[in-house]
Amino acid sequence: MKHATYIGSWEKSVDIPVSNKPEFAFIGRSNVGKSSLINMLVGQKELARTSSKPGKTQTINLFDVDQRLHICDLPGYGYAKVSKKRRTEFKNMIRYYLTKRENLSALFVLVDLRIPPQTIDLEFINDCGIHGIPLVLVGTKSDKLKPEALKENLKAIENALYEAWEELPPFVVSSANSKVGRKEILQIIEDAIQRSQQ
Ligand SMILES: Nc1nc2c(ncn2[C@@H]2O[C@H](COP(=O)(O)OP(=O)(O)OP(=O)(O)O)[C@@H](O)[C@H]2O)c(=O)[nH]1
Ligand SMILES: [Mg+2]
Repeated sequence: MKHATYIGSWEKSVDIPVSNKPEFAFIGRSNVGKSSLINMLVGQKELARTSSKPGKTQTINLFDVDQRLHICDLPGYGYAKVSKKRRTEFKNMIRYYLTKRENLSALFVLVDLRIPPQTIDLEFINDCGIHGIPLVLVGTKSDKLKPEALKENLKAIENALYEAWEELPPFVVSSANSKVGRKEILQIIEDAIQRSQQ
């Protein structure tokens, strides 16, 4: 990834311009580190807006990378501080995007490695599985954990997923701070582009 530019932000999925470039979307609970991960991947600190307060990203934001692929920064789910109505709107916006976006090549679902598996994450991941959305799981903020704790938490996430999955989707351990996982994620993106061109 050499050069990324902002394309635009939309409140309604139906308004996003149709494109045939392979698109890679990032989702997960508010504050899990979606926007930070995107910036780490493209190597541009302030491409996607980040914040220490949850609920920063509230629209669907698209970025172009090298005129070859798109990256999509989605709003976080499970943010408690928005109204029920707004939350339902978010949910519908995300569902529409995930089920109708024809050039969606993969959805990266981010989970916070510092905490035990969260019901909302598991439900979301399982739901994506049911709908056949091509998933990649990314554990975030690994820099905050000692190796033992990291191992334990990874095991817990894996075990929770095995309750619904026979074979788990790929899982990448990452850190936006230390760039752990960058190579792996970029490789997954490259492989998906190659596959889509076959
Ligand atoms: N230590 C550490 N902190 C991180 C990492 N990634 C993100 N953060 C911090 O977590 C907070 C949230 O990051 P964002 O990237 O804005 O999270 P988001 O998932 O885009 O959040 P919303 O847009 O609100 O849904 C910020 O304070 C980041 O600095 C990481 O890998 N390690
Ligand atoms: Mg964000």
